[in-house]
Amino acid sequence: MTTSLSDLERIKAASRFLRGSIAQGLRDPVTNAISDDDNKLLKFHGSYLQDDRDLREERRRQKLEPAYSFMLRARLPAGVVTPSQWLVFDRLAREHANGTLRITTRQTFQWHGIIKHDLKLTIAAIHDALATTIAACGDVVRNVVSTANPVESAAHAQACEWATLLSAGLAPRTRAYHEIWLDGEALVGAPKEEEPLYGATYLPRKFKIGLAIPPLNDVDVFAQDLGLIAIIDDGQLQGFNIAVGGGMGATHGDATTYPRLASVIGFATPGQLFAVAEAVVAVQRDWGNRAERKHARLKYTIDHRGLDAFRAEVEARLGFALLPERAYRFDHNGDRYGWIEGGDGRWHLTLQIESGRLADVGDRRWLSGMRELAMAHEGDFRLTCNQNVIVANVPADQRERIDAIVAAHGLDSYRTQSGIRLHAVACVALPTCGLAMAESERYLPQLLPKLESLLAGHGLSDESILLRLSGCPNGCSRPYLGEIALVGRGPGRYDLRLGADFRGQRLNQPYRENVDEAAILEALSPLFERFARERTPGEHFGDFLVRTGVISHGSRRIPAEVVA
Ligand code: SRM
Ligand code: SF4
Repeated sequence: MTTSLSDLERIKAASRFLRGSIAQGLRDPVTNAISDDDNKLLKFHGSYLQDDRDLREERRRQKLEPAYSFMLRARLPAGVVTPSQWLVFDRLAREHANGTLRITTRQTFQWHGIIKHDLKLTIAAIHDALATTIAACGDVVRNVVSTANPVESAAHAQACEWATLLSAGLAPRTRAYHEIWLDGEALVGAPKEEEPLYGATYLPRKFKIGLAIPPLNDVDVFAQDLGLIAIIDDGQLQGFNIAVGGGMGATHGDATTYPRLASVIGFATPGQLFAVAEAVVAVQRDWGNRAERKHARLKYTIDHRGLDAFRAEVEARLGFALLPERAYRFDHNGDRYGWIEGGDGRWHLTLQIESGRLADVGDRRWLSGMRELAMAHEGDFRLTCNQNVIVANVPADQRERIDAIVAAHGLDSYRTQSGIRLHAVACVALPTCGLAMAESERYLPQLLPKLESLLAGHGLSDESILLRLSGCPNGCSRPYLGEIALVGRGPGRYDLRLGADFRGQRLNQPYRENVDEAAILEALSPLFERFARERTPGEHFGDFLVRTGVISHGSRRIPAEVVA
């Protein structure tokens, strides 16, 4: 086993709390890029240097530097966006990015294609809109996600507020962000510069927290490093089941990496929650693997040390034991489209945004439509982990007005779409993602009609089936939780995985490896036919495949090895 620290640990340690030479790199007019070391630190500020992969070959031939630009990600706890923030974000997309806003699978926005010159003013504008990009990426606690739908009750609202509290309480304390992006006063060397939770080298790897309120598992709570399952009894928030060690990322051909579902280790009251979250993060900070980044996520720490040892260490640091896990039941992990009435008489409208991409293309005027909604709407917006948006808190007498704007911009497609389309999630992949091996977001619109035609042939058009596409095994669309999933291997080639459940509680299994579209459709067609014929009432596709033995079994972790 490697014992020397990974290169990133050196970069973090030398960075003076995430400063590096980012500020100087931004001013360097010779290149549109920044140095590799600074790029690694820039992630902690919410941005990545990327290049347009469609243009890579051509520019190399012309001996030009790659077409560099920056991706920027906001930190929007629980995915809440006010109309005035929306208008700022929309303007930034049109004036400084590639004309699109991208809702991510962690209920926030990304902007793509920002040139170096514009990065600082874009971040400053986001800050002026009372939002931030700090810790949207990097080895820290990321944007804390939460059940998006605000409808049910005061206890639901209270549970969701925890996402915001945890996000703020676990954010880095460095002043580097203010200095670099907001022209804040330089504090380097001042005695008060410290990171009480993280220390100078932050966490071994990214750390994700998600909060779900049963029966809705729209955040995929078991895919989180720390999953919180809210328990509400008699309208009162009792507390949270604590689940640890979820994660999706894997590497093709490396059995020591694998997706894993989080394991529930107990229950905490609301009053205990913050301390529990802090203790879990602190144990991972101290126990996580800082030599091999591939094995640095909490899921590997837990499998390496053992779940009991991990829980014991968390409890030792807390000075109290977690309470026994409470009963809960999830129904599904998708979104609830259309209008839903909230407990307080306000209404909430969930719209479907394919792959989360808000753009104006042809007749589809989704970016403009959402802008008009933001100008008319008095409530707020909620982004969802399924890359959709909720127009939230609409007074009853405003519904007609909202519906008219929605219809005028083709945002009402949720009314007529097939079940599989309404439950499809695709990661960004090409052309911006440097790690993509195959298309994902751009492939979804080509694949869907073919799947829809197969399903229609068996009378399954309305069947809700979770479809997840990822351009590589890192799993940004949480593909290992898809009833049907494609995971990119190379151009036009994917692993076809089947058999997750509809509630985000069972991982799928490989069914065909490294196959093209024809082979994917050929594999699925007879399964759809059998499903239509042999399913039991209300049975979902993934459950059917497991019950009938097409997929041998579901598991919490793939494969069975424990990382040494
Ligand atoms: Fe992701 C890396 C996009 C959610 C696992 N992810 C990336 C990068 C930044 C590529 C890179 O490192 O150069 C991608 C940028 C693409 C682009 O051009 O925009 C990227 N990830 C995304 C988004 C935008 C996908 C989307 O279509 O919505 C999601 C942004 C979430 C956010 O707002 O914070 C996104 N990524 C996820 C998720 C889903 C989740 O968290 O619920 C996962 C799986 C869960 C997990 O973390 O285990 C995920 N992304 C990864 C990994 C694998 C991590 C691992 O443990 O192995 C990488 C690669 C890495 O970190 O080295 C990665
Ligand atoms: Fe990129 Fe892979 Fe994530 Fe898709 S799954 S956005 S291809 S890193």
